[in-house]
Parts: sequence; structure tokens; C-alpha cells
Amino acid sequence: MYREVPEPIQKPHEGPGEMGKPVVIPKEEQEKMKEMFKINQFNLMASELIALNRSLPDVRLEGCKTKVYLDNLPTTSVVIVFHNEAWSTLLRTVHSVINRSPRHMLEEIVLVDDASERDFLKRPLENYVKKLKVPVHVIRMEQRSGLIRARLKGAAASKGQVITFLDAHCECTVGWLEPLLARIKADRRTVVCPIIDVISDDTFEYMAGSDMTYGGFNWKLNFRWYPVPQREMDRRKGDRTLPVRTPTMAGGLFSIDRDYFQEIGTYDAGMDIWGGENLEISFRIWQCGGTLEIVTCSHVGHVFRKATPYTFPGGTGQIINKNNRRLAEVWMDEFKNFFYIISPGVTKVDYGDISSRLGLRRKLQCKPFSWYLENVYPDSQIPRHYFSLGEIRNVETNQCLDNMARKENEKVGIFNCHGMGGNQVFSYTANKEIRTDDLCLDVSKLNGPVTMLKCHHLKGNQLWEYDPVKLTLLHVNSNQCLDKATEEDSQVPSIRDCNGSRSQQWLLRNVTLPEIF
Ligand code: UD2
Ligand code: MN
Repeated sequence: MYREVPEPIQKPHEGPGEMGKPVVIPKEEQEKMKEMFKINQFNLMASELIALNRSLPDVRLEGCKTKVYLDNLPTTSVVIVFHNEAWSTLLRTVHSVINRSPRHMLEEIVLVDDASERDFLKRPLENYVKKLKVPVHVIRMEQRSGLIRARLKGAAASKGQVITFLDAHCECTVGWLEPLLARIKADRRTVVCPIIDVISDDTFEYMAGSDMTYGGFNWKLNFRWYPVPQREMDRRKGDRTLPVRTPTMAGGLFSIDRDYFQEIGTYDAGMDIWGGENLEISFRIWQCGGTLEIVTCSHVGHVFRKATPYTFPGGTGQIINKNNRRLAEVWMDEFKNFFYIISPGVTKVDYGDISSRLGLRRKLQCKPFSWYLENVYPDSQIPRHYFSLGEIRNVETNQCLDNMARKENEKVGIFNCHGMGGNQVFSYTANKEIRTDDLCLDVSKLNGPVTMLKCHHLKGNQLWEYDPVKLTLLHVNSNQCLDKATEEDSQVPSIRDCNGSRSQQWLLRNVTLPEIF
């Protein structure tokens, strides 16, 4: 029998931010909004206007919506660590997990408070989560420990067969969990990340992330998104609903089999506060026999911020450098020199004792970093094969090429050699590029100046042939030679017809670290 369903008084999806719509703050409130922004480095006023269980669009590829998953997938605990998180973002994360996860796959949610200083995150939080229909445990660090050790504590306190980590300002969308758990069930040594969608820090608008980007890193060991290369599209025969093998993970959102997390050595507990742990676990997974994937049918949103809202006890730079040194020393073999030579300051940072991590690498018989570059990340900014890494010195003037601005489209300079790495470091690679990080020496016209452009790996204007006897650097496309700074502009090298003069001779020094430090 049919019955007329009365119109609901308030239509669903009409409140602020429903269906992931942006929230616009009226003019008269904007002063207050700006003040509140500073607390968490996102638009807290907007966040507070949005329901804790707001609706979101289904942003999945069509081919994902019809996939069917086994019902007996492993259970997961969701571990969320936080330090001084806002109530609305933290609880919206929790509600989105509860509302959009099949109940029998969700063991529990574990909230780890990393010594927050806000009263509402103490008793009021505990009282609130008690009423939820999924067990939510709140555990606390005794002192500020950073996200790495907080996650370790959360993992140790959890019981699910899989551990899923989320940041404290996320929103899970429909169907996010099943494809992650299904991959782990198929192979317990596969570590999986969802596509990380963008929740605007300004309006809290929900914007779908791309399935065509994956994780990499640059010479400074910053995590970066890069386009998924053709070889990875080919491996999946063009099916974008299949998981993408990714060289690195962003860090905050991933699922891992509980026992496998133990086996491969959880996290490096010697890392402090924030940073580096994402590359560390990525290298470790690949080098020690696992697989790291972005599961393109799983979408979770995250509020990306432009600045960090909290303190780094001991100094931001110090902490990140220490964490990065630990991962470089343990996992990167001789390729750590690319990091050290471009950021010489980091070698002065004390990185503590890494013997147990080195022991782990031996015990697990992990592969060398060169294997990772060759097989997992051939399009890396760090070249697997190269002839030199160091300065490029002009024989006549005894000055060095200098990537002064370290910016795209900038001209290259030539200055007195300082031997301190940084701007005067270039690598002449087996592909005959001269590069520093992701920028390549490029000349686009006859007699033209040398500029730094994004490496395109298509040879063209970025192909250089070094003659170790004549010491010339031939720009192949123009058949001209790299020359010292020209008279018109005494600081900008350019290409000229090859004439055998000393101003066209260059020494590519393969600097080894003890020489500079
Ligand atoms: C990214 C990752 C983050 C982490 C970080 C590198 C994503 C979306 N986020 O930066 O998870 O891997 O890179 O370390 O991939 N927190 C603490 N204690 C602290 C500092 C932070 O509990 O001392 C919490 C914080 O409240 C948040 C989580 O750790 O829930 C990550 O911190 P974030 O959001 O500042 O990091 P994010 O997203 O900039
Ligand atoms: Mn975050």
C-alpha cells in the first residue's frame, strides 16, 4: 500500500555547507571571522555554522559506484590524533566516519589527545562521544609528543584488524572504507590511502581531489603531488578505478593491516612533533617488500592549511630537519647527498640514535634506495643515474653557475664559487639534463640566456652534452656552447658558437660531502 509521505518541514540539505557547499560569511561578521581564523588557521566561524553530520556529494568515478565488495572484510579501528583541534572539525570527522562506514567493519574510533590546552577537549569531549552509537575512546598523552608518538599510542590501544589513521579535520564520503579494506584483505602487505579531497580552509567547500596525481618528493624532502605517469596508467590498462601505485603517501590518511604495521616497524618513535614520518614509512613500505597505493574509489576530505596553528617546541626548522635526517640516514643511502647538498644547514642538526632503525632495515632485509628509484619512482626528482652532483665552474673566470632565485623561469647567474652547496648545486644526469631539484637548465633561442625551467624530460632545449676532454657543455638543439656571462649582462651566462675559448670550458665537480661540510 502506498501512503502519501508529507513534505518535511525543513528540506534536508538546506543548511549551511550541506552537500559540501561553500559557506559565505556576511560582511558585518568578517572582522570577527578573521580573528577566529587565527585560532586554527582555518575559517572556524564557517566550520561552526556547518552541521556536524553535514551531507556531502558522491564524488566517485562512475565505475566506482557499482563495484561490489565482500561482506567479510576485516574490521578497522580509526585512530585520530589531535593537538588543540577545533570542536566542530574534530567531531565532524568522527560523525562522518560513523555515518559512512558499515557498522560491522568499524571496530571503534580512538581519539588521541596530544596534550591539548583547551578545556572543551577534556571532559566535554568524553561526555559527548559516550552518547555515540560506535565506541569512541579518548586517550591522552601525558605531555606534548607530536603526531608520530601519539599515533603509536593510539595504534597500541586499538583492537581492529586494520588500523586507519585520519587527521582531526577530515570528512569521509560515501563508500570510502570498503575499497580500502578490500585491498588489504586481498594482500595484507598493501598499505592504502584514499584520494584526499580538499575542504577549503576559507569556505569549507568540499572539492573532489584528482585521481591523476600521486605522491612524490623533491630534493628538500618535501612531500609533493605530481601527475600520475603514463607507465602507471598503462599498468592499469587505463582503468582509473583501479588503485594507483604511489611512491609516497601524504601521511595523514591511510589504512594498514595491524600485524603488518608491527612487522614493518610501525613508526620511528625518535621523530618529534610533525614531519618526515610520511616519507619514512613510504620508503620503508616499498624497500621492505610492501606496496603503497592510492585507492581511487575511496574519497576522504581534509582541510589543507596554509600555515600551522600550533607551536613546535624546539623550533619548526630544527624538528623537521631532525626528522628528515633520520629518514635520510636510515633509508636513502648515498642519495641522501642530494638532500644535504641543497640544504647544507641540516647536517648541523643532531638526529639522535638511529641504530635500532638501521637494525630494523637489516632484519627485514630491505632493498637499497637505488632499487626504489629504479623500480618505484623512476620519474623522481632525484636521478637514479648521474655523472656529477656539485658545482659547475667556469675555467676562465673561476666562477660558478648559480641558481640565484631557485625559481622557475629565472635566469641562471654566475658568481664567485662559495662551496656551500645550495644555489650552486647542479646534477648532470645520465639523461644529459643539468638540473637542480625539479628545474633544468634550458635555453630557448640562439645566443640566448640560460634559464631554469621545469624539467620536461623531452630532451629538446634541456639536452646538454658534456665533453670531459674539451670541457665544453654543448647545447645540442642549437649546436652552441655554454659560455660565461656575456658583456651585455655580466651575470647571465648564455650560449654562443663553440670557439674553443676558456670561457666555454666548465669543470663539473662531483662534490662529496666531507668537502663541503
Ligand atoms: C600532513 C599530513 C599529516 C602528517 C604531516 C607530516 C595529510 C592530509 N596530513 O600535514 O597527517 O603526516 O603531513 O607530519 O596527509 N598533531 C598532533 N600533535 C602535534 C602536531 C599535530 O597530534 O604535535 C595532529 C594534528 O592535530 C592533526 C595531525 O596531527 O590531526 C596532523 O597534523 P596537521 O594537520 O597539522 O598536518 P598536515 O595536514 O599539515
Ligand atoms: Mn591535517
